[in-house]
Amino acid sequence: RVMTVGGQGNSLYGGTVPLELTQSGGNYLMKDPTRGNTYTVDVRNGTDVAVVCPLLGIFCASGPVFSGPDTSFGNGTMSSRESAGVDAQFGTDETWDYYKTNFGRNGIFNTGKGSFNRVHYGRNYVNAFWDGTKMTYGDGDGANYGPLTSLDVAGHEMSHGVTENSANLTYSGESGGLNESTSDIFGTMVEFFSANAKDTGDYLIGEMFDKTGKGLRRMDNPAADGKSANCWTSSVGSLNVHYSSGVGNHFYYLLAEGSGAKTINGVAHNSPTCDGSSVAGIGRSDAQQIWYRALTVYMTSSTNYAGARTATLNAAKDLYGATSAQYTAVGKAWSAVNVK
Ligand code: ASN
Ligand code: ZN
Ligand code: CA
Repeated sequence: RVMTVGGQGNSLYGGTVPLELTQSGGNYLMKDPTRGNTYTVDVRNGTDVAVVCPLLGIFCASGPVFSGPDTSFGNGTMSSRESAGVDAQFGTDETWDYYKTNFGRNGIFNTGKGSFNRVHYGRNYVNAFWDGTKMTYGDGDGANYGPLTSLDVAGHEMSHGVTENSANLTYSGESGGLNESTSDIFGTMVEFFSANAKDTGDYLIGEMFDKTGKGLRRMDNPAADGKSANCWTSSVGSLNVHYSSGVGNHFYYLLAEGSGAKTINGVAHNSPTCDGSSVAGIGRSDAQQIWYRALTVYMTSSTNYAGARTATLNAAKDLYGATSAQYTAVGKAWSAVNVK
């Protein structure tokens, strides 16, 4: 007999967080029946560990689901292998709830079925990825980077799944930049949605696992990293997709928050425009609705930045009308990043 039980986890980045667990006999599994049975496994520093998962009674190709005799997981440090699992499970919980609450979407696949997480992947692996089925998280290098299980990364990786199951933006050229940008946008919106007291919302990507606190990218001024593009040019599509994403990230920041200096949850943000214009933000709530509708209704696998302008204008028109402040702001924010 399987039962849902409320438990808790002591995470690396979010403090103590609630978890929904599956009770099976005298054991509790990090597997959430309230969110499509999403679960988290320890891949034990391998890249694909084949072991029998006795608690599930199945052969489990990726490693054992975190489980234990009580409802508390992890101790908040790397001395417990469970702690990174707690972050990953919490990240999929928050991302699931974000999509459900804001867009009525039932999981990555919109079928109500969850996915799963693998943590402790490989050694010194400073990355995380979505592979069509699941999320995988490295532990970082231990020196400059910790495990990549922060909320913004969890939201980023799950959103690759959402994109794959909607617009399916091709992962190269300008469509690849838009694919990456979509993941940075929704990963960031998940961080704000979660309202976790320790991992508060900002437009930095990866600030929790980067020990400098700066993160890998920033959306207000993407070019601050020396690699990302702030402004569209005809050659932007030849950049790595994690840098051509800068144009979309910059657009989204301007649309939501506006140009100029702004402190958000204690973090200084300052967004320049490419044409010297000033842009007034419409707020995150409407901005995320516009991007989600553009992604799921108007964008296709070959959408480029010009197409994204049209897609978001169409979405804003559907949601708020062609004479709305939101519609006008979408046009202004794109023009401010040279997508005219
Ligand atoms: N962490 C990277 C990403 O999600 C992995 C990749 O290069 N696809 O973008
Ligand atoms: Zn990505
Ligand atoms: Ca962040």
